[in-house]
Amino acid sequence: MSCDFLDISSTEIREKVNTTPYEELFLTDTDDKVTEYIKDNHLYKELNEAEMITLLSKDLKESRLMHTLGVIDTYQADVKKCETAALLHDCAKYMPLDKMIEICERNFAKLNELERKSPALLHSKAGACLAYEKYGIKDEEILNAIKYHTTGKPDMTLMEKIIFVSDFIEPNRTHSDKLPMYRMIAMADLNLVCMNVLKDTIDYLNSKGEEIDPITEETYNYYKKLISERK
Ligand code: DGI
Ligand code: FE
Ligand code: FE
Repeated sequence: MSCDFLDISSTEIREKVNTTPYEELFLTDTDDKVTEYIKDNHLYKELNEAEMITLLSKDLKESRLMHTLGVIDTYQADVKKCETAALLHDCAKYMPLDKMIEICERNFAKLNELERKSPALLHSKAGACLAYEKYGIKDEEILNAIKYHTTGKPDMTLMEKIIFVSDFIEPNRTHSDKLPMYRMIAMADLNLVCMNVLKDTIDYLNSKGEEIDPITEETYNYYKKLISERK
């Protein structure tokens, strides 16, 4: 098969993809139509992580590969998993309360009395169930980040904290004058921002005469203790 507007066969394009030098592909003033076509159509295929590790295991000594994997682990939070959790965290936000209760019960999620009457609270637990059932998420850490994004929970993983805090401080939020400060501190001290987010939430709920869920209280006490003990 040949390309309509390029006088070149697919075999030749494939050959070109494999032989185009790195710098040449990114030259802006190239008049090579084939290189332009390859670039515009993303014909150069990126390997996935497993494929890269397979190749690296042949290019590196074992100790160097362990070091490389250690560098990945140092981030602790898997960026792709964080993105999935962030994308789905509010997926059940607009479910009617009876449907939230139904999906939770179908998935054996235990509910307390407050959750049974508060959609604002229950959408996170229902969201984890919906992410599992409808969006096919089977990763427990992603599901937990969704499940606890409203109340937090004591001793959150980095990813759970990232989702919990981001929900409060993301750039579209305008609900508090403290947000610019939290956004700055979050980069350096996520635990401190967790404690403050929980304090603000509890103050807000108290001002509205709303009941505090025991886990909200427990989480606040956990992070308050953590912060006070390290001083
Ligand atoms: O869903 P979002 O608006 O993005 O944010 P969110 O998931 O943090 O939900 C915020 C709502 O959750 C807000 O209306 C307060 C409510 N909430 C959080 N903790 C508690 C709570 N409501 C009650 N009654 N008790 C809690 O402990
Ligand atoms: Fe939410
Ligand atoms: Fe949210």
